[in-house]
Amino acid sequence: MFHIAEEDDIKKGKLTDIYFERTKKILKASGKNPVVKAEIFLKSLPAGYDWGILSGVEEIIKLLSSVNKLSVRCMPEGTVFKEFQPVMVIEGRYLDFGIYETSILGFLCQASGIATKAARCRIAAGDKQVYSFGARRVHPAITPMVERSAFIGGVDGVSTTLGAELINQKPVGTMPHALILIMGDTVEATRAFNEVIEPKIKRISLIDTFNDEKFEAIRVAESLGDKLFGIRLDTPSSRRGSFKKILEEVRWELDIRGYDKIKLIVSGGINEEDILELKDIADSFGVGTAISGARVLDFSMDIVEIEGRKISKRGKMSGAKKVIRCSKCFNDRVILENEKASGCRCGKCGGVYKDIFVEAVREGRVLYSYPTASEIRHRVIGQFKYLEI
Ligand code: PCP
Repeated sequence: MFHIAEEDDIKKGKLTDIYFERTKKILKASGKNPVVKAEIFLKSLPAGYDWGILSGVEEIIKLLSSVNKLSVRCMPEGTVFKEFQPVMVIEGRYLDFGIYETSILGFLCQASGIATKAARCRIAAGDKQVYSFGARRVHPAITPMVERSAFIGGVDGVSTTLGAELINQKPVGTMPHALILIMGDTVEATRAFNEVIEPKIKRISLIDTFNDEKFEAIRVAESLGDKLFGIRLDTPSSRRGSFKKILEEVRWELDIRGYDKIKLIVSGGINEEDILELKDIADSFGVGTAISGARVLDFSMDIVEIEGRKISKRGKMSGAKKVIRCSKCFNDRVILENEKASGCRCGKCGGVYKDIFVEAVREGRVLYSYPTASEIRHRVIGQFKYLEI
């Protein structure tokens, strides 16, 4: 019915680049199937980014868990990584997992791009809320992955029923322009929302459909009073001018009439820069395309050891590596996986380095703990104090 793959197709390696199938055929015919260590590492971040948030690890481990004798060490999902750092090392016979290179990278690149953008928006918003409203920008088959990654990255809520359910959250949303257009009036639509929708759902009126936001804001506030939780401005770019000025006017008119408790929610083309500009006047942000359509991050997978012999292609350092991170100042080092950690090289903090990789699979046995999305999100937010955008 839809142009999508089944889980089984992924497990059977059918979503791989054809040259990996040909490689498997050639190596089999040549009787070559060495034990290798393959490293997945970040080749580059988008301009202006200093870090990323890892997402997609869980699905890789589930995919590889059915491969016998494989071992995987990696940064757990939700770990901050930096440019040129390895995030995962896979050890096993090449013909057992080489076919999955395309899918492994696919799981990581898109999900980590989304989680990273979500984290940037979350950091920009400070103590204001950020919601992922971008399901409409992606193929519906992957919406759960998109919303899970946005949530892991730090957004406070997602908008689709299944996306929210799979991360054990309640979906968040306000009202679409369609409701207001059909009801014929913003106040009528908001009053109908208040009559029909269960009381625990916040009453947030979308006020940019017909008339000037300032006057619509006053109308809905005067009509619903303290039943109105907030108003959403999704002002089209053709009318936007200074979005901040519009918000300031709306805030002023509501406050001088005693509606200072009504929250201002903004959406429509919002990204972290807009959040930084609007966060002292807006109370929360609905971010769509910027997060769900975030640029994929540029991970690659390369063999770095063959039968214990360190080897790599040009432009890549040989030998399986890991990242050690100072528990005090977040300073990182990339060292060979069998090297020992030592005192932090920053020379100031007196901290010690800790290996940030975990042993996720040991010879086919899964050791990964599969934390919940909420637990991962909590860990991500705990790292924000070291991060800037
Ligand atoms: C969009 C919809 C989403 C917002 C804006 C995401 O408005 O409300 O919540 O926008 P973004 O992708 O640009 O960040 P419309 O497209 O006007 O849709 P609707 O009428 O359903 O609100």
